[in-house]
Amino acid sequence: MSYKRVLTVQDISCVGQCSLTVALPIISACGVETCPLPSAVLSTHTGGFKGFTFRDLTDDMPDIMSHWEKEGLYFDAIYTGYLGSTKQISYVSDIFSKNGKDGCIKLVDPAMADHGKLYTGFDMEFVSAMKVLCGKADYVIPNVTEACFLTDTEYKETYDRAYVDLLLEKLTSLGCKNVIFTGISYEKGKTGVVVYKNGVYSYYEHEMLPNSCHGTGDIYASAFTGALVRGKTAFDAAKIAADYTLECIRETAKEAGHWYGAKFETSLSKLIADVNE
Ligand code: PXL
Repeated sequence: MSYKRVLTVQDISCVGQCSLTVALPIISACGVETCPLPSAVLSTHTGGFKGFTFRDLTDDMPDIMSHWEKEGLYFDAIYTGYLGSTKQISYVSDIFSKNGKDGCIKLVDPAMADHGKLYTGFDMEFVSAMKVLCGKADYVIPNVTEACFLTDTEYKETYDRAYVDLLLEKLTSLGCKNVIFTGISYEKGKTGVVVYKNGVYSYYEHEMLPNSCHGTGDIYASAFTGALVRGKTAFDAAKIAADYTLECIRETAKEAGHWYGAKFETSLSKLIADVNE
């Protein structure tokens, strides 16, 4: 197996089981060297805690990038998640063009919205900049809400295949090559992920669990990135990530009251086994 190095750009929420605190262990568990570039440091995530601290690290980015260039440090893949500011998005664009090896895989999880709403702190200026970044990605990994913001489409909770096809067409017209479209549910009790690769649609459907957890988008995108970089096809990586995320949600449901994140740690052995199969 060839040893790969991934850069992941997203925040550290000290408490909250999201972003870098899940991306580092999950991608590492896939057998891939994982380098973090923190976009911001928060005491907790923004989804339900009150009075969180937020240290924006945008201004540190140019020096970090140029140091890597001086040292000849380049990445096999670059995966971005929650970004701390609109200005930061243009630095991340520069990282895509300067800090990747030849053939570097660029993945963008436009982590900015869910359940029809933008996360606290984001505005339409941020959304516009995110559209440009998505246009530069090999893979974008949105949920339905994020896809709607990125394509100026009305958000629907129930929809059909025509609605999904329209979103896929609009997303790829931003310029991104492939879409891993998460949380797509056509039937009560079921959900799944659409893999739209070079214009070809495929779908992995699975059970919809009654409980949902904060941070599962980050768990999913991290596992997808790790499995893809380890050489799985996009469909197999999407399936591995979905099965693992489901397991994390099941684990979390065992303890009522664990509201702020998903217990991803106890199922890492399943992910490791699936990636090495
Ligand atoms: O899980 C996405 C995420 C990441 N980072 C921060 C967040 C959120 C979602 O609320 O607040 C800081």
